[in-house]
Amino acid sequence: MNKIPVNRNFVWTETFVNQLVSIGVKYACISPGSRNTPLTISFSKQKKIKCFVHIDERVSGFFALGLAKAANTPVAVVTTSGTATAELYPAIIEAYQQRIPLIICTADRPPEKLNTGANQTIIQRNLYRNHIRWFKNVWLRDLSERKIVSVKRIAIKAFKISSSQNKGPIHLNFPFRRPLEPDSYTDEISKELFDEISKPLILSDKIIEPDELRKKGKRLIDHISDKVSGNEKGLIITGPLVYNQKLITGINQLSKVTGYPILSDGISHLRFNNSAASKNVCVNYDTFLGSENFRKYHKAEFVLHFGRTPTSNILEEYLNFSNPARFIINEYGDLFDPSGKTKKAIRFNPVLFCEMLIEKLKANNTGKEKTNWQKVFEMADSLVEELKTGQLNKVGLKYEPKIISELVSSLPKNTNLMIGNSLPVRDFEWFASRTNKNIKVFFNRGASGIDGVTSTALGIASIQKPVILLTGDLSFLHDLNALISAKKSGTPLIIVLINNNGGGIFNSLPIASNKKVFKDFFITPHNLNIGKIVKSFGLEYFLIKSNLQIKLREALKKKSFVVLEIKTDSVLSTNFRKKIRSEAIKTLEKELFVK
Ligand SMILES: Cc1ncc(C[n+]2csc(CCOP(=O)(O)OP(=O)(O)O)c2C)c(N)n1
Repeated sequence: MNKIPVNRNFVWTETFVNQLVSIGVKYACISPGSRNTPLTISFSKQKKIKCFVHIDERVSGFFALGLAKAANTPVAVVTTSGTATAELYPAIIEAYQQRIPLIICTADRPPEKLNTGANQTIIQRNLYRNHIRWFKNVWLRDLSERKIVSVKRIAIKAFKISSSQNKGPIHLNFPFRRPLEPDSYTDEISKELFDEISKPLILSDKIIEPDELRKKGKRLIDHISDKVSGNEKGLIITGPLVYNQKLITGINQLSKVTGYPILSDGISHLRFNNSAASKNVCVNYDTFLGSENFRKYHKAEFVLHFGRTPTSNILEEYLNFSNPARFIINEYGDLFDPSGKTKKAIRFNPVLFCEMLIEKLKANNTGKEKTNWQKVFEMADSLVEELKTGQLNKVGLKYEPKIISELVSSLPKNTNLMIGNSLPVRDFEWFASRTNKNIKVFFNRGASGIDGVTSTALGIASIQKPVILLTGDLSFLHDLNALISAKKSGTPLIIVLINNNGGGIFNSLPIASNKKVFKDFFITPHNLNIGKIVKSFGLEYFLIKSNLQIKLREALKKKSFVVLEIKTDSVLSTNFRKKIRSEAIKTLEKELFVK
């Protein structure tokens, strides 16, 4: 019988990649190296997979994170062995915390090379053990049909876990023995076995029927609807999450039926959808919940919480103080209550949860006219909004909050917005007003690092258009290597860069008064010329002093990569925030409590 010469590593990687493609993997992010040759070649040959190449693995990891979040489908990430694998760790942590599907494929040296002083050899076995949903060392000990099928099964399991069963990143480690090139043959196999490589297993998936789910949820819904019926003083919190339209609609209807105001996080999408027309959506709670009287006289008794932990610390303080019955609902039962008061989250499909609760409440006839509770929240929100707008109209772009209001009012419909951590996300929470422009907001609030921000935005921009990134200068500098990928790929992305020459957020910390250490160890001014840096990568750059709106429109028309830098005054901005907050609280207390 005729035998076919093969390289064993390729039997393994071709089988694996063929299987991934057959179940729907469409993207791979690959970094250069030698040990990963079999994986790289197998992915790059696939017409149905779009490959992105990044020389820096940290960039690659975050790019894949952005891409996977925007596409909501697993993205494969390929690296060589050694420290290259560790460069992925920050992105893996973020993906773990946010449950973003990544299939991490690290090439490794064979086990006999471990602890021998062999080059580029580290212990990669379950390297990310605290932040990974599944790990598997992928071995092909012999070239039997059984072993080839087991590689296919691993690919299927990787896909299923990462995309749904326990959504998030999974790690497959491939120890490859030399030779690593496809035409350096190591074995001979039969035609039948050879054909197995390109024959994927059919994915058999047990789909849970909605009726089955409904049955499971009935007791829960009965229990909650009983509580809602007896509690006028309820709130709906929409924490950070990329909400789909069904969930947005469900939450809005739930708010109407229950009469509960929606406290919508700046990065929750509910502020920027058609739901925003409803006054039920509050956006200024971070200010009005700062009023002691408001807290005291308007304690929440019942909370339905969707999405992650809210950005607003004041909201958390208010909840601690009110001590309501808090129901945290999400697909995986992840807990988002740093106070530790809620012991367990509800593991249930949030869309179905809304649907079932609405049905039940309507059946119980609890839908009613606006309550006083609702009116107070609406009134407080409008009052702060008016005051805030008045103050913002008086200042220019030197004041960081002004950048938020100009940005939100200049965005075209259907924009994707990535918000960096530190002050951008805080200011966005405080100063982004409601709009119905259908703005989809992305963020890295899983671990809230200032790393990988530009790379994540580039990953989103590789499949969504247009994308605007709002980021601070230290975050931008932290991820400069992303500019290499931006230049190489030509991906259109507009970066609105708030440059306050260091970590402006620290100005609001008590340590700011310790002049001795504050500047050098906290603010860390860099005095770098951002324009020169960006241009040195061959990318476009503009310094913006006013009229952000015009520059933004021009940049959007060009459909290219551009950095719009705005130099701000961190101290002025800090004082401005304080002033707005204290004036708003004073006015609110006068209106609501001194009559
Ligand atoms: C990877 C990482 N390193 C350090 C920190 C701590 N940190 C939080 S905010 C911040 C400063 C960020 O400065 P910048 O991006 O310029 O934003 P600004 O605060 O000025 O708005 C730092 C260093 C972090 N969150 N993540």
